[in-house]
Amino acid sequence: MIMNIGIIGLEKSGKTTIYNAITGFNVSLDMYNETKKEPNIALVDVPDTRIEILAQIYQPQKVTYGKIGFLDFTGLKSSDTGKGLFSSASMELIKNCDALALVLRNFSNEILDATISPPDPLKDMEVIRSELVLSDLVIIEKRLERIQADIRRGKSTPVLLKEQKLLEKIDEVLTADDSIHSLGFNPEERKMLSGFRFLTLKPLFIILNSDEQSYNKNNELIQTIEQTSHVIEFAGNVEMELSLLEPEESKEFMDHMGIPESARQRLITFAFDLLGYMSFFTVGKDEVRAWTIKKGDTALDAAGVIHSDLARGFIRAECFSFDSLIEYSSEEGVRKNGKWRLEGKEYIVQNGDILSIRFSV
Ligand SMILES: Nc1nc2c(ncn2[C@@H]2O[C@H](COP(=O)(O)OP(=O)(O)O)[C@@H](O)[C@H]2O)c(=O)[nH]1
Ligand SMILES: [Mg+2]
Repeated sequence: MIMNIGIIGLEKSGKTTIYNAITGFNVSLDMYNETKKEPNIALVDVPDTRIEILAQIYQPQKVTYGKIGFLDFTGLKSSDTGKGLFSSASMELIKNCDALALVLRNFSNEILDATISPPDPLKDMEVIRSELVLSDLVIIEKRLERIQADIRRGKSTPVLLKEQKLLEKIDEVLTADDSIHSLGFNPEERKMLSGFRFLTLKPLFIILNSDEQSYNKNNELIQTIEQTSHVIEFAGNVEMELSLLEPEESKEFMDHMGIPESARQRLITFAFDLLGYMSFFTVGKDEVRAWTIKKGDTALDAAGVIHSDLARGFIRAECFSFDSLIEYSSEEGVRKNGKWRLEGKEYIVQNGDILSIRFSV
């Protein structure tokens, strides 16, 4: 199970530029003619210095970082907004993303300013937001019509009536342009809604794509965005160029620009915090590997991330933490100090746990 983050936004907001900066790829930006309909998709290593330390300790044949997926979509033309379309092919993929990163253009460009408009990130944010709301409203209204038809035909059930009530409530909130999150669904409701994959229910954060002159100086704008959303600022163009340089070379530029870490590092750290993702490890002579799970996931969930067989035949998880390994220098030290444990299915995995699943199938 790999988390996928969909990079969305209006055309020419810098999505592909940022995608390149994060992935280190060099996908053509194709300024004037964007005909490609499928998204660019990349699996990116999750930077984690703990993996390097584990590799030194275990000297494995193979080292595997955690992975996170990024999808770069063809942008929505401003002239197309309000019609409830992202293009239905893109929409299917966007719906499957675990989170959305919305890129806002905060740079001027002679051609873009003339052909589209001067940059207006707050307006663009509203435009895309409305687009997400509209997409959900279309789904809700279709479903409500079907429910009403079923009820008319005498097929009413308590569950159906509950669903109707819930969807009507969401419809009302979305139509009033309020956040769907304000409704605070209970587990039963969440289950009822999961099949719809509503876009407005997805975690969303803003990537403010600023030109290099204003980068780091947009405090007021960022504060305004922060009233409704989490936001991270990038100087897309520069960061894309930096991602193509050797680390030592890029360091100097980054210091000069006041960019603390690479775009990949910053975006992934930001997304992990925001989305509640974390890593656990498996270690051995053959492979040291990081895996991504969510805070609150159990040992059984973790086993399932490694392989469905491990979840099916789960017996126990052998477990110790990365920190105790460092503290006591070796697995033997960890055991001697009573920090090596056997955990059951329900154990809540902690960030940095080193797991070995006992199983039988
Ligand atoms: N000045 C400046 N130009 C940018 C920046 N990011 C992207 N661009 C330019 O804006 C144009 C559109 O970028 P692109 O990444 O293709 O946008 P997309 O349509 O959202 O994928 C390209 O010419 C980029 O070079 C930026 O941060 N600063
Ligand atoms: Mg693009």
